[in-house]
Amino acid sequence: MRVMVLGGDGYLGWPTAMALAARGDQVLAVDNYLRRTLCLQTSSPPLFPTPDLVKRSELFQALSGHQIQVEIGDLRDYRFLEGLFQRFQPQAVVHYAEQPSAPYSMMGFQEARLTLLNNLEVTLNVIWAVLSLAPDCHIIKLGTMGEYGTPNIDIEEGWLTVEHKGRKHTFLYPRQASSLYHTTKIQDTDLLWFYVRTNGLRVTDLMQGPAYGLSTPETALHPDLRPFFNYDDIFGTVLNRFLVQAVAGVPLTVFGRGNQTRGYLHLQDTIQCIELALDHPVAPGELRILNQFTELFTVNQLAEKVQRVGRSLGLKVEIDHIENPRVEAEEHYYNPVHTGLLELGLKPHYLTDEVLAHMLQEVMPYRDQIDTAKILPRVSWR
Ligand code: USQ
Repeated sequence: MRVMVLGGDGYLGWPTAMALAARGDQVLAVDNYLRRTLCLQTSSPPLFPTPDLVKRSELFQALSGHQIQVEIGDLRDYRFLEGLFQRFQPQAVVHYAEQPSAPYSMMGFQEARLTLLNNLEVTLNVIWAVLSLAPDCHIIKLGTMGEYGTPNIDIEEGWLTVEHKGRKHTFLYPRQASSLYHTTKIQDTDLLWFYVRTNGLRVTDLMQGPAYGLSTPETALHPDLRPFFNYDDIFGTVLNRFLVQAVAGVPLTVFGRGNQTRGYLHLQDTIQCIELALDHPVAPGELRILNQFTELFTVNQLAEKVQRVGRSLGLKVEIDHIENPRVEAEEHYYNPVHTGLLELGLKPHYLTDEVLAHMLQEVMPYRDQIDTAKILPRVSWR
């Protein structure tokens, strides 16, 4: 299949591009290095240096024989995207090309504006490129579980049937996010749903929880093929941060009471979900929403696991409850349905002690390079 991976330089995009190329898809990875630029601007270094997309695709081809075409450019520029569609004629587009950090989106007006404009403009451009140049193309869009927030009722897989005054109708499940970043994902879903209803687009919108992990089968070929891995307070996700904190010997930063529950998944399962979505395309005029995670944990449970496994490896791991910089529920009901991807064939990689120990061992060689000044939160929601 000819697949465009938008945001192909990112934590999820690069391993996805490699996995698809390795299974025989024709892959075009596109990126404008926004994540790298914002990491430089906010002084948020990755754990290890990551060669640029062109160098990584050359290395991957030399080691595996699989080609990943690369285009560097800004998808907010519609003419650029149009040219890519005309030349590559994609059958599917995997859309990761967004500013992905909740804390970044809450830093101030400029950061909020960049997040909103970038995320919505790229989504609108992708929709229009598909409608105009490849109407049969399947859009696979990375959304987030954070779109739903933490309502006091079960979270369904995308939709909710409401009975009101004796009549029934099915709507998008109510969404209320707790950051501007997550709010842009809600707006993406609304845009996609509008064009699905009106113009018959084919869309899979994946509501993903926080991902963790440093490696996939393809990264085993060479350390320079690992994804761009953040552990700082702005771009690092919670479990990846805890791994690095444990290795650095700084207390794990549990925000507030730590009973915030989320659905987590390994990087390898993100890729599996993308492959399943690609292999089971939806019909024209269908918006399929899948809740993409494998296990629920509270932040406290994650911290306790990292502490226990870290100690078994001889690390000195303490847990700190620090003031929560975010506005979010610290105790809440959380029961999201997540059967759609399992029904498509997802085989989860669970967070076992062995998996945790392996990830800690992968971080250990970089202990001396960890910048511990980048651990405590620099951004407050208030
Ligand atoms: N948290 C801590 N301590 C930390 C960092 C985070 O207690 O040091 C807590 C947060 O307060 C939150 C939970 O851990 O309750 C998850 O935070 P996170 O930073 O791992 O995840 P989040 O900001 O929600 O965003 C990440 C990705 C985003 C994706 C989202 C999925 O950056 O791109 O959409 O996970 S979800 O969380 O389900 O919305």
